[in-house]
Amino acid sequence: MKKAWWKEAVVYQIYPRSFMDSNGDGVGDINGITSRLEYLQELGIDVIWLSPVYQSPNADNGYDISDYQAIMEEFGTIEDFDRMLTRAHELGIKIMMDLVVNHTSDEHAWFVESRKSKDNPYRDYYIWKEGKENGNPPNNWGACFGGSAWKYDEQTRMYYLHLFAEKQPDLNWDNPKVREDVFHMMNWWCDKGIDGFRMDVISMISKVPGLPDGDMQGGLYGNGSPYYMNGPRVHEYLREMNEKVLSRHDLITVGEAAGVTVPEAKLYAGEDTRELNMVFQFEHVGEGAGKPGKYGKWDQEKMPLSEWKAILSKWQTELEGKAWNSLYLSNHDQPRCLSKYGNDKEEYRIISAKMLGTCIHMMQGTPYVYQGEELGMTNAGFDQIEDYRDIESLNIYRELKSLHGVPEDVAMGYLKKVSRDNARTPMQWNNSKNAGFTTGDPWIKVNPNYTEINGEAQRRDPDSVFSYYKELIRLRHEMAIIVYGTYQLLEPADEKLFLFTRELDGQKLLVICNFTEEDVVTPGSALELMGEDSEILISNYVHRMDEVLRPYEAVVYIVGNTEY
Ligand code: TEU
Ligand code: CA
Repeated sequence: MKKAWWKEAVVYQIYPRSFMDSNGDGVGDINGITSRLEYLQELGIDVIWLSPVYQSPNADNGYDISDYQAIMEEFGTIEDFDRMLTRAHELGIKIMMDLVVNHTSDEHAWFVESRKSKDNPYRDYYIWKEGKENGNPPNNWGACFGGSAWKYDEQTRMYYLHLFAEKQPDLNWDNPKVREDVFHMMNWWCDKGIDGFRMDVISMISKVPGLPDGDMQGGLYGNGSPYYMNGPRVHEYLREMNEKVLSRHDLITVGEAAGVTVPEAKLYAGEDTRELNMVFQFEHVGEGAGKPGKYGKWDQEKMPLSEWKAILSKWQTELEGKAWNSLYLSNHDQPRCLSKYGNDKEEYRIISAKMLGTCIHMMQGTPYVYQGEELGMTNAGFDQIEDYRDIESLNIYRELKSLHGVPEDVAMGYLKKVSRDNARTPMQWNNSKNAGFTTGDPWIKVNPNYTEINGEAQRRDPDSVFSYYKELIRLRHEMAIIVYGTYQLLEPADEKLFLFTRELDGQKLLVICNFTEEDVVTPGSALELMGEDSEILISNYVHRMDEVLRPYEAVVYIVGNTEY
């Protein structure tokens, strides 16, 4: 396995709108981030992944960009950005930008031009098609945020493609001018000194020519994903990007790759394929796994632990030596991981947050911590539609009720559990009003549990989730085995415990995580490895008890007689 700094790094994701507000308008901003960089230095992370801060009309909170080289007014100025970058670098923290180039905003100058006329020089920057003879859209694809993936435009009487919201028209990557402009913009940011890119839905940039109809789903729209996920030219485009941008700077790169399979990942993130460093795969967070619900992710059942372990283990072992993994349980699109995979009840909150952290941080790959995860923040679970802000949640709520006749309380139940807004409530800094996030009215409600769960209290407390994450990150920085060691799953069929080992140069670690609120007998395979001379590297309970694992217990052993 080749060594690289980005393999040894820990990344922290900031969702700027919800991180820290510096001027009391209720919206997080760049100066707010700058004011909290010391907090991140204390946590010990190496890289910030900054969700979009570019100019945007905010149809999708910045994932709809109207100018790639300007900063959103609400977030500050380019001077504020430069100051943040300089300060971060002084503190030894790198900054990875979000790159959203599958689509732009419909307010981007390219699209404003493109929609003007069929012979506008920017026409082919986007994907325009005539409707069908009966006036229907060019094909039956549904958009990710509901409705058809096509929007009729009066001006030229043609449809444009939008895989997400109407205000997010898809760029036409088959047009070499689009690629040239995107690469130029990326180099501009690199020359500014940024340290990498997280590439939004990069697996969707190449569409199958002809844009064929997809199989019908639920009677309304066809599933277009076989024709736009991991499309025919995606690897060609990424290699071109690598040659013209990425290889010219020292960067960390990760592609968000919904629908990615192991063989595809070996291309996107292969050791020698000259594309990206790593991808975010989605199988373990539910996509394409578990029992698919009637309404996709909204009513999907939780998958059995054995299945979840099989997915994560497959990615661990099959990429070994060939490509590099990213490790994550949460981000701004997922409900809070503590609520989804752990237990957010008072009694088990802290212990299960530490268990989940142990599980993911002891695997091979680059770990990503989503803001507030290091505090054990939980789903807000708002029960009034007025409290939701996310376009996806608002659209689906409407559709579920009006199109599918789902009762109000059931639809609300889905949102409470699954909505992306669960992850987007303000960062909980302290126990003062609005959790110290803003002195004004926050753009989205603060989770009322900030009086219990907040950064200030946890920084002082050696037994907090924050202190535990600090320790996990410190250990990774000190021990090559945590970064590079090979992975092996034990007890694959066990539905309560997640057990695995890591091995490097004669050293061996044993990782044990109890995913239940029950006492569980330690299996023989683990007891054997624990033996007499094993030492505990880290654990979430104070006292050792070999034979029984307590609720949500996590412990990592340095297996006896192996070197440390
Ligand atoms: O997400 C794309 C994506 O595949 C999902 O995580 C998506 O949000 C989810 O499946 C919806 O059910 C990226 C961004 O992370 C997300 O915030 C944006 O809304 C989206 O692209 C469009 O830019
Ligand atoms: Ca602000």
